Amino acid sequence: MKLSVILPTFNEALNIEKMIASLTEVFSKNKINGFIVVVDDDSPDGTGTLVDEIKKTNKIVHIVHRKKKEGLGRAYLAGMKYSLKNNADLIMTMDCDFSHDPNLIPNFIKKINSGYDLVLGSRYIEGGGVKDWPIHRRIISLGGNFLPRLILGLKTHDNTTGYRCYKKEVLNSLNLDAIKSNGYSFLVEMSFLIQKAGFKIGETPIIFKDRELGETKISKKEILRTLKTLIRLRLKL
Ligand SMILES: Nc1nc2c(ncn2[C@@H]2O[C@H](COP(=O)(O)OP(=O)(O)OP(=O)(O)O)[C@@H](O)[C@H]2O)c(=O)[nH]1
Ligand SMILES: [Mg+2]
Repeated sequence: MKLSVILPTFNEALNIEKMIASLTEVFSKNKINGFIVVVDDDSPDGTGTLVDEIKKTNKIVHIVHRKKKEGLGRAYLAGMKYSLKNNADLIMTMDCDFSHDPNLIPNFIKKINSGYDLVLGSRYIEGGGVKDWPIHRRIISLGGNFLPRLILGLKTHDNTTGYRCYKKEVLNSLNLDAIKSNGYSFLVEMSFLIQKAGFKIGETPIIFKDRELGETKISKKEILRTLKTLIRLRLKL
């Protein structure tokens, strides 16, 4: 079993080295046969160049350089295609700012091995949660998760989580190029398409911790975009 971990990055120079070191340690401690795919959108802070350097001495590190910032969804897609081409059996995605704890990776693998096709790292099941979030962010996130359940009939509880593990069969079965949405709505669309295709989706609890280093990049437009995606997917049902 070969695992790939996709790390989309835009201006993560303050986090990337530590993140790669953490993942490398988690892999070796848990005897995981895997590789890391950084997908960098030509970060002005030089994240991509840093990874090119790290890659020279750490052979599990791969990078996909993209010419410009095209959003999280496009970055995930590029990382997924790269992972499939490089024979990954399980494809994970996670943020590069330590909001997602790399030490939880074995929990995702265990859950997949108990019979799931996609495992979501969930803040909204027992044992999950968020740390240090202001009330407005809690409300936006809760709304962003309640609405997809209501409008699209999603059964899972956290469909905007970027901490996920997909079996390759799931990604191979989707027409990745046809996925239109970007950002958080990309994540909702993936959950929707995968549930609709009849795959089994499980959840494992995570505690989401706010980033300590680097700047936030997710725009306010995101909320509106997610609502538009929900309506589009609902009408296409
Ligand atoms: N390649 C690529 N990566 C991105 C882009 N936007 C965000 N990212 C990365 O995607 C991950 C999640 O983005 P974040 O900025 O942490 O989003 P967030 O967690 O909602 O917000 P903050 O943590 O408050 O910044 C991080 O690793 C980012 O560096 C993008 O347009 N392209
Ligand atoms: Mg973040």
